[in-house]
Amino acid sequence: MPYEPRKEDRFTVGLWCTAYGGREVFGREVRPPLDPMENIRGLAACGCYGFNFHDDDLIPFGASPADTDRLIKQTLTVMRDAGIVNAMVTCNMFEHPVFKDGALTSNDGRVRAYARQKAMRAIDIGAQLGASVYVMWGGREGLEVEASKNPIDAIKRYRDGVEFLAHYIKDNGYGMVVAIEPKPNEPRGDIFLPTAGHVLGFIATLDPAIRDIVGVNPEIQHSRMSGLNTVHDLAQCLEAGKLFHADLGAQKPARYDQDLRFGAEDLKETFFIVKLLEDNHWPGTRAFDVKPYRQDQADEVWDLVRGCIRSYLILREKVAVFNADQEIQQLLGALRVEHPAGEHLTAKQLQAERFDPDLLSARKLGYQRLDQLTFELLAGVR
Ligand code: GLT
Ligand code: MN
Ligand code: MN
Repeated sequence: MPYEPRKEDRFTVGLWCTAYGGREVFGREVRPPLDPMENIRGLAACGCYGFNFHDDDLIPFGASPADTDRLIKQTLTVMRDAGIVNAMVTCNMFEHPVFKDGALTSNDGRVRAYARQKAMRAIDIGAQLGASVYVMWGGREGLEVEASKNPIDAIKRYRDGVEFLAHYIKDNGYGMVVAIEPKPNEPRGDIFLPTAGHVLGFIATLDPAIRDIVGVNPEIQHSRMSGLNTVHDLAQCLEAGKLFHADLGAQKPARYDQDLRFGAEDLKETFFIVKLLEDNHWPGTRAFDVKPYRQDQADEVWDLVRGCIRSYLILREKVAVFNADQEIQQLLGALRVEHPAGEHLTAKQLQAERFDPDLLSARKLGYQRLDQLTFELLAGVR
């Protein structure tokens, strides 16, 4: 069967995605609750290699240590029987009212300490299930009232919190990496570390003892909320050796976080995202962070998962077609002109070089044709 996922394709989905019952600011749930074990089995049946989860997705908030142990054992059994792994763990530090004004960056030292404690517990649970990535999405780390927080203190607290948790992971020999997920706003009016670029800059300031295990988890939707070029966002993280996770989905720009199905918007940009990950043999999982429509019936959440996977595989095939297309490759090949003056001359040699700017600017680039061919390939007429 074409476009059928294999385990080595490493598709993963968050438990919160398929369990999303449709609750939002204007309306209540439209679907019945989905039991976490059914959820894991359902994802495995869709061909997922792994699942991602928040502590509270699997172990109800406030569960006793005994109940926690029992649920972990049950999960391991379900995973083994269904043939699915746990790829990523994250801590829900946004839902409970205790985090209403922030977690790691709260003005209240007791809340900051509680947030660290809850995060350590999530990391412990993830380690038992085999997670290799710990995602930190600071949804509540922000403000609406500018006077309420000193933004410099907030960044310092954020840094202390990230360093503390990264040390905890290292000290315990968990072999996990940390991936910080930026978002510009929602649920806060403004969120600290709003873009991948901010996170990369922040990572450079971290304690060198743990800096190697801290990277970025860019999400397509969050990047497009800021009107950024998602391909370039991912590429800069990749080039920095800091793309530790990537949340895939779709989004119309300048709107709330839509978490639409992968491929639902901007087909060309989505294609170049797949091309970037595939051409660079990026070793991470292909993680979907998407939401079913509020109009979906319970069984249609699996159509969402299967659809995202299938669309990715179709685009992956298109990448191969693009890379093998002679005319496209000829156009691309002609764009590159190598000349020792490019990078390899000394300052003295370069001063002595003669250039003809008029001649250089007269070169034909063929971009009309290049974009037309890309469009035709994606539109299926090539
Ligand atoms: C939440 C958020 C996502 C994050 C998840 C991890 S939860 O749904 O919108 O982007 O990846 O905490
Ligand atoms: Mn996400
Ligand atoms: Mn999102």
